[in-house]
Amino acid sequence: MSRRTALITGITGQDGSYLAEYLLELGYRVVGITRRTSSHTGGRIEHLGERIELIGADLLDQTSLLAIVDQVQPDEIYNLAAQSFVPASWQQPVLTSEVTALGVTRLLEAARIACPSARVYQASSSEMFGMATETPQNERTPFYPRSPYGVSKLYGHWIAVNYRESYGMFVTSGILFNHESPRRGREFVTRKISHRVARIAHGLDRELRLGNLDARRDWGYAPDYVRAMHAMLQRDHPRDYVIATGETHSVGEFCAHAFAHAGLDWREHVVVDPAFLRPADVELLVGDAADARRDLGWRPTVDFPELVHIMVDADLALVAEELSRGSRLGDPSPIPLLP
Ligand code: NAP
Ligand code: F7E
Repeated sequence: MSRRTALITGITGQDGSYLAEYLLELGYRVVGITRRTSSHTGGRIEHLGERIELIGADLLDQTSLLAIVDQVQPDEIYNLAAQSFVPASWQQPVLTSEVTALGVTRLLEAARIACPSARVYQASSSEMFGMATETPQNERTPFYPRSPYGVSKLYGHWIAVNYRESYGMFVTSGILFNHESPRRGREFVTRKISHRVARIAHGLDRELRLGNLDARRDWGYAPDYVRAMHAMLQRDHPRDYVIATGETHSVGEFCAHAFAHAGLDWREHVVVDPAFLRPADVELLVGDAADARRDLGWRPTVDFPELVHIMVDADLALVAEELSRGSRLGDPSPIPLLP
């Protein structure tokens, strides 16, 4: 069988970088879409070097997407690109809809016109459940998004269903619950905590300012979740799957574990700051991935305490390394770095 080709949007993001690694291990030719920026955004994929190919395009630009799909003729397309930070979706609701919602249609149109046989994965989100009407949430749970991000993801989800049903294309969505790693952007709560714990442990900071400590999430480990994306595209028939651990923990619990792992008491450092509260929050998410377990044989390999430890250990090492280089110490900005 000839080498299969995967096209990944969002390859410079957390999931894109792990998915690229995983597909390379499986023997794929991996082509990634990167958008034009004035500074380097490839920190998470630098180590992959020339093993992957990068081509410039943007989910906002139909012509570039069409040209790439036509040129690459991928067997599989993974649409991971998005404006993915929920708070930013209130600040930039129109941009969020353009990228996270309409961007899906642009990519599906490119596939429909230039390579209709390609199998397409759409990155749907547990944020579509929002103010969930039942617990735990599965593929049959009604959606009730609570942010412009959640609404945009719901549009992307339904347009994917519609391309599948209207054109008979192999389009599938993974409804993924939160998944984290040392490559998570520093603005997301888990990484914000693990990175600040590391800075406090090294004596660089004293305080961690957070918003809603009672919000509960089903947190898994990102490398586990990219395996599920690939598995969904190997099925005989396309359908959507929930991917989750089935456990839920509060932001406060994440803090308690993370600080304790570094020998610290979180109550001495965490300050609740209303600036980090959202206009509307999602209070409780927990997924039921029974269908994925049954059909895909998918299971998470990392549990909650282990996830927290992996992230804190990686950030302790990162800050120690920065200290030894004497660089960037005054800069806790969310620049992604490889663990
Ligand atoms: P991420 O780290 O924020 O990465 C987002 C990626 O999208 C980056 O590569 C970014 O490129 C790219 N991007 C943004 N705007 C773009 C545009 N206009 N054109 C082309 N590329 C653009 O997100 P992630 O955590 O890896 O998540 C991957 C996908 O899964 C996203 O769609 C997210 O919404 C969804 N999701 C994530 C989770 C989770 O817990 N992580 C759960 C459910 C669903 P730059 O590097 O240039 O910014
Ligand atoms: O917030 C609370 C906050 O920003 C989690 C994205 O990948 O997962 C992610 O969305 C919870 C929320 O992730 C702070 O109010 C408290 O209840 O880490 P987060 P998210 O909003 O769940 C879903 C599945 C996606 O699809 C998204 O793309 O933590 N929280 N204090 C805080 N959150 C942040 N960011 N910062 C705080 O200071």
